[in-house]
Amino acid sequence: MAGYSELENGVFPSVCSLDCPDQCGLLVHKVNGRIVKVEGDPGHPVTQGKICNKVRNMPERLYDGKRLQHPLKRIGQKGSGKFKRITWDQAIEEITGRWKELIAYEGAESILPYSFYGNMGNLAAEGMDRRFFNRLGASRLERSICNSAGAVGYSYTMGGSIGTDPEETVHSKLIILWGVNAVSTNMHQIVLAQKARKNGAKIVVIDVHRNRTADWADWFIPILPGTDAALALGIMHILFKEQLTDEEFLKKQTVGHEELRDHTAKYTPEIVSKITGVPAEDIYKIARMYGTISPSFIRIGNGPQHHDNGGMCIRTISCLPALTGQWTKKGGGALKGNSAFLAHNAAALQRPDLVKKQTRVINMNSLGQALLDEKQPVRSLYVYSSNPAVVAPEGNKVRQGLLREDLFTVVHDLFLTETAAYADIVLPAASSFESTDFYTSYWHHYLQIQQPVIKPYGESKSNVEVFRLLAAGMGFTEDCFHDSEEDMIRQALDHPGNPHLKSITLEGLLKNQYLRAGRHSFLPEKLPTPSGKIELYSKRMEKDGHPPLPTYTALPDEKFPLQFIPAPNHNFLNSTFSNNDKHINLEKAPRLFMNKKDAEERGISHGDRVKIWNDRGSCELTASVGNDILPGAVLSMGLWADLPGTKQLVNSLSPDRIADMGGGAVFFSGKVEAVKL
Ligand SMILES: Nc1nc2c(c(=O)[nH]1)N[C@H]1C(S)=C(S)[C@@H](COP(=O)(O)OP(=O)(O)OC[C@H]3O[C@@H](n4cnc5c(=O)[nH]c(N)nc54)[C@H](O)[C@@H]3O)O[C@H]1N2
Ligand SMILES: Nc1nc2c(c(=O)[nH]1)N[C@H]1C(S)=C(S)[C@@H](COP(=O)(O)OP(=O)(O)OC[C@H]3O[C@@H](n4cnc5c(=O)[nH]c(N)nc54)[C@H](O)[C@@H]3O)O[C@H]1N2
Ligand code: SF4
Ligand SMILES: [Mo]
Repeated sequence: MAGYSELENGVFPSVCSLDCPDQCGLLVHKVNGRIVKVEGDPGHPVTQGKICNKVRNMPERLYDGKRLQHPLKRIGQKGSGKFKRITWDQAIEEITGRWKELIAYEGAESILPYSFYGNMGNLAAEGMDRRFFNRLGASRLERSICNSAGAVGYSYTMGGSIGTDPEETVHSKLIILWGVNAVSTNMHQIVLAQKARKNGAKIVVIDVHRNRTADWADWFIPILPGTDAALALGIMHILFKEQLTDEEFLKKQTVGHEELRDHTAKYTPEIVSKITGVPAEDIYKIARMYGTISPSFIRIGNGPQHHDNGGMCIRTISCLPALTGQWTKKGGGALKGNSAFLAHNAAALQRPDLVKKQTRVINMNSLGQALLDEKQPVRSLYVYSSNPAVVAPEGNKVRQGLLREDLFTVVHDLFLTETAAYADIVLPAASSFESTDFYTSYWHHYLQIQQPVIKPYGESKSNVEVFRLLAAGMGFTEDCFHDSEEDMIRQALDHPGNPHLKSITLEGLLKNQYLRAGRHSFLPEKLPTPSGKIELYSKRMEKDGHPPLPTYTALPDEKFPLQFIPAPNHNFLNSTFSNNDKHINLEKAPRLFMNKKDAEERGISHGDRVKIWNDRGSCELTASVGNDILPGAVLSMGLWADLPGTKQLVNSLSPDRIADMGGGAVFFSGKVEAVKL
């Protein structure tokens, strides 16, 4: 499929490839073979022509002088970032030669792939790469850095990543944005909520930080980090006590409402107020609003689940809509993620059958530990579509691991990222506009297609192409390594397991650009839980070693005084764009939000340079003092590039403990002390 790349000029439909729920439809303008403008596609049913500023500035990134054009080989010290240009043949031979040696002497398990969703294309993120590493017999990576604790927690209640259709939320009369900074991270949910607001809906934000979303809302409820489960239980307590529950729905559609009613008796507003920092009268107010306004919709964000108790937190919040029977109302319910509606044939795409022996699994949140483990060492690391030197917790451990002389590291990226600076071989990646792929949103219900708009930049190659070359270099003869992108898309879309995909084909996507996965009605006859109902009491949780009822557990205490939340920011996407001047200028500088009280106690004024530290590391930021956060917590925004001369690696402070569920990350559960510099 030549795509549009053969044409010199025109406006071509595309899709945003970034790890963002909105997955916008785009129109890409091309003049003389170069992308000159990226705008929203007004025809896209959900995103309707609006896109964020980050991606409007995408041409700057595509043609940034720093973009990689050729494969590179390290010539300087590890981590010095000194490289020389080599050819693709040399690069593939170096990599496969080294891997053949490792396999002969230490076994393929000494090789570890590390990737995430820098490009959400299903072929780029979980296609030929998975086939390759399955066949190789490499160690397996548990990709749990993002939403896995919350996804597992939500599934205990609802059975899978299924929630309210966001398009229906225009009908909601109460919208609770719970730990989601949607103005920055899910802008079209805001557009929909604004429409609902015009029809009289109230918008409530529950967050640890008065962020852009809290500023925009009708009511902001500030809460102490990691205490949301207690707030949800306090709301349930009042709903039961004041008979604001939908008894008929509870009887018909749920399991365990009697047990839950008894269980929530102890979560009185007074007790919950002490735990959460939310005044008791506000707990009454939000519970009564939730109990009387319908339809009500809760958009559950990623923030509350990046904690040690994150899985249980989301499990608990996700019980709320059942109490008031919201799942039967158009625009009612909750949404954590909707990926199950668009599930494709992952087995056909990834070929787990190529695994000959079940190899060890390494949790990506423990990358630093894995690289420093001497008993079962990782000898080679292959990083693609991710920047672990910046985004992984315990950043100093990760960097110490990457510095190991005996670790053979390959990084495939568009830029010489902080991680790539530690590599032995660097490979240039083609952008999503230079590749063929299909995209499935984890928020709305549309599949989209990307055909190449421009030719690959310099000698860059897509993930699929590189893994084809690596497979050939390793001498793999299976047919699946010769599959074209079109073959792979057809295989993935052929998925009898998901009735919503029934009518969706490659041809349909090529013709229409976006297609909706079959309409669904909530509640389905039978939910994918063991009982087929909403499980307020879950035997499955009991079996898995969790309390069967929603429960609040305090975060583990670290000896430092301030809870530290290193959150994402508006103009970067994780660490993507943190190396692009335009985006950096918009963000100005990394800031530390702190309460006046905590600042005064430490002699810190607004605008001061401060250092925060703990046993894991330290970081320097500019203080933003005020009432944007409760006393006892501090918050930074953005995964900033850790440039020479700066000390702004926020993840040097975040713990690499594993959350209660799903192997999740606990970025927001660390503690620090702060001092004026
Ligand atoms: N502009 C922009 N957009 C993005 C991203 C980005 O980096 N920048 N990242 C993308 C990715 S990968 C993801 S996963 C999503 C994430 O986007 P969101 O779902 O919005 O999640 P976060 O931004 O991580 O955190 C949301 C909020 O949770 C708050 N928070 C932290 N701890 C707690 C807590 O214990 N309780 C409560 N109630 N709130 C808490 C933080 O203050 C923050 O405002 O956004 C995607 N979109
Ligand atoms: N402190 C803190 N840390 C966090 C978070 C937080 O909220 N706070 N959020 C966490 C979350 S939710 C997530 S999802 C992770 C995200 O972490 P990452 O997945 O590492 O995300 P990015 O930093 O955006 O890095 C993606 C990289 O992929 C590259 N890339 C893009 N397209 C392609 C391609 O087609 N091929 C190849 N080979 N490379 C490509 C980009 O250039 C970029 O360098 O970060 C986590 N880390
Ligand atoms: S980053 Fe998100 S909001 Fe921005 S264009 Fe991409 S999908 Fe849309
Ligand atoms: Mo994420």
